[in-house]
Amino acid sequence: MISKYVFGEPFETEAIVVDIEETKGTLPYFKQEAGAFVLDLAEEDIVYGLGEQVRGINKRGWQYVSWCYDNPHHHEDTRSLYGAHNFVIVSGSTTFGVFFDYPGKLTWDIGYTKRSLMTVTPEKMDLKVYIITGENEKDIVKQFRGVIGKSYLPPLWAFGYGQSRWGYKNEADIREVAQNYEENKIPLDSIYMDIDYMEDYKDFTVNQERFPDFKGLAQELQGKGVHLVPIIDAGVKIADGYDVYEEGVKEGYFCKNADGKDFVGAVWPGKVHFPDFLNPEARAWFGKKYEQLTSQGIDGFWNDMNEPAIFYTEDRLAETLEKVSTLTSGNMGINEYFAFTGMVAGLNGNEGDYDKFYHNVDGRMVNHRDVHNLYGMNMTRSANEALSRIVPDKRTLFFSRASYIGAHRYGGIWQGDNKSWWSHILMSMSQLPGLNMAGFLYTGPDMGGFGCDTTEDLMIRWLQYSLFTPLFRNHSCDGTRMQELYRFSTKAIMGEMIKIRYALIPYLYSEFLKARENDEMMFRPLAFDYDDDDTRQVDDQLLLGGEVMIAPIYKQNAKGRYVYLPEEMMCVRMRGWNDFECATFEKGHHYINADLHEMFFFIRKGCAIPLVKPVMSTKDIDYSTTQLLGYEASYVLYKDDGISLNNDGKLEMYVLE
Ligand code: MIG
Repeated sequence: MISKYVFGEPFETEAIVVDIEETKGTLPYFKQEAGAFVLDLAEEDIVYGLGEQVRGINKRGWQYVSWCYDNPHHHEDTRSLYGAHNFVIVSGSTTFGVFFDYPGKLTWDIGYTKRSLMTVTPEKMDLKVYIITGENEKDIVKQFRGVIGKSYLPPLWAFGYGQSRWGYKNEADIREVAQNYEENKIPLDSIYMDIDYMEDYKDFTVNQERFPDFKGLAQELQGKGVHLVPIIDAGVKIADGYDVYEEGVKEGYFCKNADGKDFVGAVWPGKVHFPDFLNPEARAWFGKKYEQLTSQGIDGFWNDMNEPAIFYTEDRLAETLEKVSTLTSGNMGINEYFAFTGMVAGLNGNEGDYDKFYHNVDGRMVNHRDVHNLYGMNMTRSANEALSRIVPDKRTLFFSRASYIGAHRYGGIWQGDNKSWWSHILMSMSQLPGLNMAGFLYTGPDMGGFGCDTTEDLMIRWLQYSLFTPLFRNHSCDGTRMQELYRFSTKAIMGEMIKIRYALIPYLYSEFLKARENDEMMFRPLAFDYDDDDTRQVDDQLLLGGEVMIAPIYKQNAKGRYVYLPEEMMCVRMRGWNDFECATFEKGHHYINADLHEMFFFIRKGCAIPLVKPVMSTKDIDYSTTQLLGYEASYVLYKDDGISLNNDGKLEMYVLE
């Protein structure tokens, strides 16, 4: 059962796509106190959800802030990441779900100030709150997903391996990557192009000197089963003669200052205007621009900087420079020194900048601050809606950095700028259930880590975890150690891990389709399926689909790990897709050994999964090579053609025995 409660005058976020009648009366479970919603937590209560956030699967014990934010240095004490996913399930003494549909800043104190309280505070009391009750956690999720709309369906090739790096500068760099993967016989389905492909960081342009035959390159690579996926940034460069800038100004499609002038921020292109993605006309206009690249053979995009990230604004820079001049004019004391460095660092991502601009919503000027968390979602929406019209016969890959619930209908998300840290393998994994609860099925981390220098062993262990996530992309930051797999002395081990991924793609894709079709989670905490006290403690293992449990190694130099089995399961330990052994283990705690070149996962009692012969690109997957792995059992395989935009009525189901 879903009940909707309305407070004040909420902004229509379009997160919920089904009409739900308002329930009058007081909100159940919570007390309303001084602009906040307060819930008593019993000692045994677990709080699941919040999507892309730091810390464990159980969110209890920290204060989180829903405020889409570009933070490339996030760690345990971070409060805001790129997405805002305001759906949680409180599970324990009573079990229910709650979605705070509020697009501004929302603070979640979950047992932080006081262990026994959860306090949720919207900046303004203009919101809708949905309470979802059901048989259990899975049922609550299914009901919630039923009202937020079906998850985005990516093309099958987006389940293949992708190589990315901030720093590929020209056709030769891209060809070199493709060639090295080919020579090393490591499968590859996509190469990502970061901001360097553009001309002066102008969206939808391609630098002609460095990419003299962009269309030819895209075609050549597609012939080998490799898709080029360019990045698009939210900010539009202010530059005379640039169509996107000139049209946007002329039509009034950019966000405005209070005085009606176009708001100016600075990001990679230098000074930019921000398209007003909350205005449907601006959305349609910007979306059509993607055609400039799809017409050259591009069929996938990643949308970046759409929180939106702002390095500085003209006004704040001027103010800061003035204050700095007073600080630097005399002999700088230590307090002045810290004031000075703080002010300069505070230019980037300054919250005050988001108060300074407005959106045109049906002719009404809406302050950005009040709708901040909707910006990224509507950028990806603009691309998706336009391309569904322009290229109606096939799926385009989209994933975004910023998101709100609802964005899951238009694209996937990647998990943002992580680091090459062991702890960030676990962080990625801990986010998966919360993201799936909120509808984000197509997701994954920057494998190997984005910031900092990766190491061979970290890369291998990261692959062993990531080979289960739908988005399977190795990405890293300019200036860090290069991490294309062929550069490592252990590339043979890494290549085997990629082949295991390709052997599993039919299974992963099938479970993805089921999760999408049935509004279910692909990745679940163990306690969503099993009900004992030990299970409720497990926060570094996940159930995958109906048959698998993953328990990756995420610690340096570990040659194994403890795993809890909530019932008997079969452990599959693999060195290669065709080099493995299986052993069953009883319910309970076990230490499972795995040297660096070995990965393992579990098949649930009485289940089997399909495994195919790996190929170099998903276009060559041959379902006729399918074998079943696991218990003596059948498996229901879902598939479709992997490319038609709409697979309604085209879903095929086979019973494999
Ligand atoms: O300010 O385009 O998260 O994946 O490589 C950094 C450069 C901008 C942030 C993205 C990252 C990308 C980088 N971008």
